[in-house]
Parts: sequence; C-alpha cells; structure tokens
Amino acid sequence: MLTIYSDDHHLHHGRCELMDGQLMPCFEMPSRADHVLQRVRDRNLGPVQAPTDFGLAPLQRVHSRDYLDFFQGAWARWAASNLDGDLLPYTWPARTLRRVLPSSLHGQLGYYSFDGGAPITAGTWQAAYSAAQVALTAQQAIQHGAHSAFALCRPPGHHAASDLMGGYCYLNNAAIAAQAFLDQGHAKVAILDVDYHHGNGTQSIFYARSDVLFTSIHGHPEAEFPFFLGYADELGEGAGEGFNFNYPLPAGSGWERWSAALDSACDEIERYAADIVVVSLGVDTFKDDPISQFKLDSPDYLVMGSRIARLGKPTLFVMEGGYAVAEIGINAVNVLEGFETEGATQ
Ligand code: OKP
Ligand code: ZN
Repeated sequence: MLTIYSDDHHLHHGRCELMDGQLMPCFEMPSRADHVLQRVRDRNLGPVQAPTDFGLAPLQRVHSRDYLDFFQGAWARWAASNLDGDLLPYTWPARTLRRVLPSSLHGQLGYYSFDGGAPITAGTWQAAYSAAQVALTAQQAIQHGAHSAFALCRPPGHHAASDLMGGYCYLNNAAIAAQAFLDQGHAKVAILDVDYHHGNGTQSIFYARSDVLFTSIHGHPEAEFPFFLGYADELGEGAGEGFNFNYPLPAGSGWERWSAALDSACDEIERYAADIVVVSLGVDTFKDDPISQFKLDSPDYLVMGSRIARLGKPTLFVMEGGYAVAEIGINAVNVLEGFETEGATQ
C-alpha cells in the first residue's frame, strides 16, 4: 500500500492542554506520526511518497473562506504581541451569548473553535495545510486506480467542522479527501470513522447531504469527548436524512462489542452502495491508550482491516488519533496489513 507522508507535521508541536485540572504536555505530539512512519518502513508496507500541493481550492470546498483566512493569519497576529505561549482560546459563544465576530484575536479564536484543545503554534497552519495535501495526494492515487492508500496525516482532522477547530484538529483531512472524490466524478462516498472519539466535525460537514454516508463507532458522548454530538439518534437532516449512523459504545468496550458495531456500520455502507470508502483511522481504541476507555488489543486491528477489506471498495485510510505512542505504529499498520491480506485472498 502506498503511504503519503510529509515531515511538515513536526512544525506543529503544541505545548500543553488542560487535563484533570492541570496543564499537561499535549498528547497529540510529533512522535506519533514518526512511530507510524517507522512501522510502515519496518513492515515494508509499500512506498512512502511526499505530497503534491493542490493548493487551497480543495480546502475551500469544505472549510469557509473566513475560517481559513483566520487560521492562516492567526499566528502572525499573536506573534506581534511578543508573548511566547501557544495561542489558545478561552471564551466561546455558548448559550445566552451572541455569535458575532469580534475584532480581537482572542474573541475571533473563540468564535472559530469549540474547545481549548487545538493550540495554534508558529507552524500549525503549515503542518495542517500539509496534512490536508497528504490526504489529497493519497486520494489522487486512488482516483488514478490504486485500490487503497494511506494518508499519514498529522495533525488529525475529524473534529474540525467547516469553520471550527477543536479536539487537536484544524482542517478536516478526511472530509477534504471525500469532497475531492465527489468533485472528481464519484457519486457516493462512505466515511467509516473508527477513532475512539466521535467525528463531530465530519458529521456536521455532511449532515444534510446524501452524497456522503457518515458512520462512526466511538465512546458514548454521555461520557466522552466531544460530549455534544455522536448520539445514535443523529440520523442526518433534510436530504441527508438516513445517511448518518452513530454507534456510541460504553467505556470498557472490547473487540466483541466493538466489532459488532463495525459489522453494523459495514452493513450500512454496503446498503448505500458506496463508490469509495474513506476510513478515519484512529487507534485510540487501544487498551492502553492514555486518554481513552476501549479495550482493543493489537491483533484486533488486523481483523479490523480485513473486515474493511471485505467491503471490496477502493479505500483511503486517513490517520486520526492514537496516543499510546509506543504502540501506535503497530496498531495503525496492523489495520493496513489486515486490509491488504484480506484483499489478496479475494
Ligand atoms: C482527538 B482525536 C482534555 C481532554 C480533551 C480531547 C480529545 C481529542 C481527541 N485535555 N480531549 O479524536 O483522537
Ligand atoms: Zn480520538
């Protein structure tokens, strides 16, 4: 399987996040992608190529212009203040407040985010921009006939909405790739989000549309981030009604319960008769993940990959979460190897 990867992800290294009442070093760190890349090489998964630059246009198909302009320019405005910390929001337009765009940098930061988990650093725009190009380059490989490809994206993307950053995410790499498939002639794209956290950004982007089926297996939002989306009764709206399927699971869920949800999601993808499958590949479902509560073990990821392969569709894997850094490579590449092994026997 072809892997697309850019070293630019090192340009994004947030300092800290709020956790249990303390500022902790960011769990979403550069070594995550380094470990995945190392495992891709160790296992001889296939060639590793740098991304092509497709410019801003494919990003604008998913994100609003004003959001992209704000994100691209935010660090320069912050640097002008001569403070050296990361740029982090602290006030949001929650209930009772007005959703008007202030002129202040921090006011705008609250307007364009939904939590305090997406720090902007000097290189964040460049890293996130490159991650989107990584996804688009892998998408292009499939567009040109490859059966599968792996976009080794960092930072991740599935929490980012059209005009909101949050949950370590800035640009929605999977949504940008899915939209590119549609723009290049495909009629139906299915997204399978297997990250431990609900892909609220991806869901919101396609919620009112029938050309993208969104399915997600995740920690129940009653108990887990992002809390305010991801329930099973969110089925889509308008033209998108019946094209959104959430499988929220309780803390402690292991492979048995998780794989039953995967079977259900795969049934929906088959019923939809998707042309293409985009997998939001988070491996924070792992039993030793430091911020998650599922109990999948490393061999389970091989089976996950083979189940996805049985859909028989061209499949784009887009890296999302996974914070057990020592095992992230094994678990992510296990999904890809399970996919390839099953595909070879078909
Ligand atoms: C991103 B992805 C407080 C906990 C907030 C945010 C989790 C973001 C996960 N620091 N956790 O879906 O893996
Ligand atoms: Zn996650």
